[in-house]
Amino acid sequence: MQSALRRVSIAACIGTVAAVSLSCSRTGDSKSVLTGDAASRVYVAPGQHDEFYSFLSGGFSGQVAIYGLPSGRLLKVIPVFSQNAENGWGYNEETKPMLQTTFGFIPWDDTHHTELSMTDGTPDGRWLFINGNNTPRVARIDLTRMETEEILQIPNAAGGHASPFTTPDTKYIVSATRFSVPVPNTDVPIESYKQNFRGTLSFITANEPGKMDIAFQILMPGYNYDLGHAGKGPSQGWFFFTSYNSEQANTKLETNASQNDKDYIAAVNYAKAESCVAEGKARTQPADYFHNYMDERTRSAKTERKTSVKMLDPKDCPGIVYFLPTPKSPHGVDVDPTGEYIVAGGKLASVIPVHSFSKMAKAIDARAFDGELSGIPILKYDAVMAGEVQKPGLGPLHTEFDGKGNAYTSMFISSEVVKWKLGTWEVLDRIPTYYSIGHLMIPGGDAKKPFGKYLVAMNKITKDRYLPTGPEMAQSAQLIDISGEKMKLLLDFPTIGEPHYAQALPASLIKDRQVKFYKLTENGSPHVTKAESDGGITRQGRNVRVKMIAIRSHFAPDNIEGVQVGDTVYFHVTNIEQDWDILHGFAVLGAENSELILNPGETRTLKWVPKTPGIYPFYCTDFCSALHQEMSGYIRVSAAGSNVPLKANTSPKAQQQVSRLKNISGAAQR
Ligand code: K7E
Ligand code: CUA
Repeated sequence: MQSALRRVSIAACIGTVAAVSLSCSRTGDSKSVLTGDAASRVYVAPGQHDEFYSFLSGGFSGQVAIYGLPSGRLLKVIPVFSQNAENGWGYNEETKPMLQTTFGFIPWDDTHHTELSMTDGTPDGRWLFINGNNTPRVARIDLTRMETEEILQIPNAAGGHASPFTTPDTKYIVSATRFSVPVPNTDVPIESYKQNFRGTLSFITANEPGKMDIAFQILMPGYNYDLGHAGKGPSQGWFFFTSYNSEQANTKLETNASQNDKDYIAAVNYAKAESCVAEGKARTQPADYFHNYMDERTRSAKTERKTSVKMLDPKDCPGIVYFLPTPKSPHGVDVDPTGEYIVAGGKLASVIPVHSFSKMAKAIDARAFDGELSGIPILKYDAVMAGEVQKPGLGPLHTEFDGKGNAYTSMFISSEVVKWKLGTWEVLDRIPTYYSIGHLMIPGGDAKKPFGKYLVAMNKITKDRYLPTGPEMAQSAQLIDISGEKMKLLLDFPTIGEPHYAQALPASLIKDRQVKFYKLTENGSPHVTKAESDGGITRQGRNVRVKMIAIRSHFAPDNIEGVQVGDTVYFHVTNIEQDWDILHGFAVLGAENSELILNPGETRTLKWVPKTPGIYPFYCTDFCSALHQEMSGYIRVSAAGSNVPLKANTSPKAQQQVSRLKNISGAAQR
């Protein structure tokens, strides 16, 4: 969000703006809007499970956080674009390649929108997608293991904000550039914005894991593309993107990009774009971008570098893009469950404008145009307008739906959620949020059949909602009951980073499909150690590889010698447990790296460059058993050129265990 809006909002909440004093006067007084049964509505008894999984983007943390609803309990952080020391993501050798880009290894990004995969316009529980906003990328998370499985970089883009919204069949996810830049990017005067800067809309094939790729890009005028949503039902085959800065300002956007009364929603007929690409109407143009994915067999990331994209200019394929004039610097664009209404969040507009898909189709047939821009016809506002929600509040951003004919819009400036009726456009209810709501989310609220029941408001400013924690407070989400006529506030819960968008689905759709451990027999890592007796140490020049196992409660080998200063040591550790949630960790003194955390059955590698001779302990970082503190070992580092031989011993305890196991299995055989 723009900082200007943020300032306005705070000013509003100090009580100077009459129009918003209603919501802000309740600041800090949420008891008055809590009903007596709120506590029981969100109470999930110890040992009981939540009804919904919700996936909140982690904003500037670069990750995704899973919360149970209605409890608001944090269940897990899934690392995506940022290194995560908690489990070694992006630190260990197997996952580092996931963060490779043409700019090099990038340890961070800014995630904005989670998006569930869909079948027939309904979340199907296969994958979750999320965008990287700063270095444009999209990621796929597998929902049976809650791990990032794939990352694709987006070329010819600068800011992957309108992303990764999916088509109803998950054939494509999209990414539109927030910042227009020269395409391909090159050194030009910034002042030459109008001549040289272009936008791109990317359609990314998404329905096969490990195979994400840019199907095609559409070359657009140099505006800022902000958000998107796919059509559904009658509008399936179309995609809608908001844009702002139709002024094409390149400085002081705060004012210069807020001049025009209307900007545009770009309506893209991607079904038609597909045919044009098939007919060879797209140019194949050089491009440089990475595709990173986890190899299923080795559970190590692979990277490939791609060298071209298919670029489609709307001039070469008339009818693929139309502009819908939309007041005023619109932000969100949301399509209702029937696929007929396209709701814009005109963040500076005084109304919520709603376009009609059927009117749009008629207007296109009747050529009801108001000129064109770069070969893209502008449809007449009145010809496509379904209606406007009058006096909704201030600063409409995002809209979700309950599937019962109602829409819910977040109002950033007046800090509230406004419920209104599709078709009559009348405001039905409003509820304050604390404070300055951005996105809101209803489970399935952007799908054909919303699951409804709850609404989560994700707020930008927290202030006094929790015990103060210095200048920096966690962001704050609020759970609102939408099952009745009136909205009811149920719960506040703090969140990781700044969640922008979120998605949720009934737990029953995925909870029984969760992977509990990786099968050791299927571990195809080139560095796996499947049994204690297979561990050891090898040297190739200055590279030393230690292969070891971790099992309750020892490493094997656990006494290692023969390493020299100047060596690069790779600890390849395999957790040979075959039981749910039995993890081990691995850390070594002075490592300039995080620990490893090993899922059962998994091999992970820590790279270590010792700098001085001495004895270095290593230990398990995850309290795995009563003898966890005993789960440790030593590695000896000698001076460069020393003649200490390579040696890797198992501990007496490990050896005892091995012989005991052998006796047991021997006894069983007899
Ligand atoms: Cu409105 Cu990045 Cu979707 Cu934040 S965006 S609020
Ligand atoms: Cu293994 Cu603690």
